[in-house]
Amino acid sequence: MEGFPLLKIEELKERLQTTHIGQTLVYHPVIESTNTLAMTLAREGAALGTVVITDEQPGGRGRQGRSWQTLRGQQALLSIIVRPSFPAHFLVMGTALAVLEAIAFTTDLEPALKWPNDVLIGEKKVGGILIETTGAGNEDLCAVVGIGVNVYGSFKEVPELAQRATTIAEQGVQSVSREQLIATLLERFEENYETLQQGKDEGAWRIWKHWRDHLSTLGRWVRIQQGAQTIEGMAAGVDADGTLLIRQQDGSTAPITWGDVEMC
Ligand code: BT5
Repeated sequence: MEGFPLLKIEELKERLQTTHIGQTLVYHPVIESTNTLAMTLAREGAALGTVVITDEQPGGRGRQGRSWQTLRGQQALLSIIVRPSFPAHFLVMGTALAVLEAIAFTTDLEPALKWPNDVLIGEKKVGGILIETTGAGNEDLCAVVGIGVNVYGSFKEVPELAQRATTIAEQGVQSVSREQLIATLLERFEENYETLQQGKDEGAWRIWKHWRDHLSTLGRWVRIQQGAQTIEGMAAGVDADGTLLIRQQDGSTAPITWGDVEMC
C-alpha cells in the first residue's frame, strides 16, 4: 500500500474498549465492499457486533446504487453487524452521531450532519453511512451499518469530488491515528446502540435531540431530489422520527422521509 501503512489490527484491538461491537473483527487488506461481505456473514449468523474492516474497497457502495470512492489505506472503512430492536431511524441517528463524535473527540474538528446522515466538515463530506437490512418472517431483523470516513489524503484530483468531499488531514489534522479513530467510533456507536436497545424514551429522545442539534441542514434553504421530483424550501425542523420538514414558498410544509438534500 504505497506510502500508507496498513491498519494495525492488534493495536486497534488494544485500543478498543467495547463489550460487543468490534470484539469480532474480520479484516482483509482489500475487500470489494465491507457491506457486501458483512451482509453475507450476517445471513450466515455472525455474532452481534462483528465488524468487517478493510484498507481498500474497490466496490465501495453508497445509497441508491451510487459508489463510495476509496483512497487506499487512508480511510476508515468498516461495516458493523447489529440486531436492533428499535426503529431504523434511530439507528441512522445513533450512527451519524457516533461518526461525528469520533471525529470531534480525536481531532478537535467540529463536524456537522447533513440530513439524514452525511458527516460534513464545513460544507464538504468527510463521512458517509450506508445501512442495509436482512431478515424476514421469523428471523430477527439484522442490520449492517457501513461507515466510510476520509482520514488522510485529498480528493482534489478527483473532479467529481473535489468540491464536495474532504478528509480530516485536509482540514489540518495530519496526525490522527486511524486505529484510535476507529476504536473511538466503535465505542461511541456501542454506547448509542445500547442506549437505544434499552428501549427507554428518555435515551432515544437524548439521541434524537443531539442529532437534531448537529444538523447543519436546519434553517437553510434546501433543494431535495426525490427521483425525478424536486422539492425546494426552508428546512424548518425534524419531527420525532427524523422526518425533515420543509416550509415551501406557498406556506405549506412538505414532510421528507428520503431523498438527497442540496443546501442552497
Ligand atoms: C453514502 O452514500 O454516503 C454511503 C457511503 C458508505 C460507505 C461505506 S464504506 C464501508 C461500507 N461498505 C460499503 O460498500 N459502503 C459502506 P450516498 O449518500 O449515496 O453518497 C454517495 C455520494 O457521495 C457519491 O455519489 C459521491 O458524490 C460522494 N462520495 C463518494 N465517495 C466519497 C468519499 N470517499 N468521500 C466523500 N464523498 C464521497
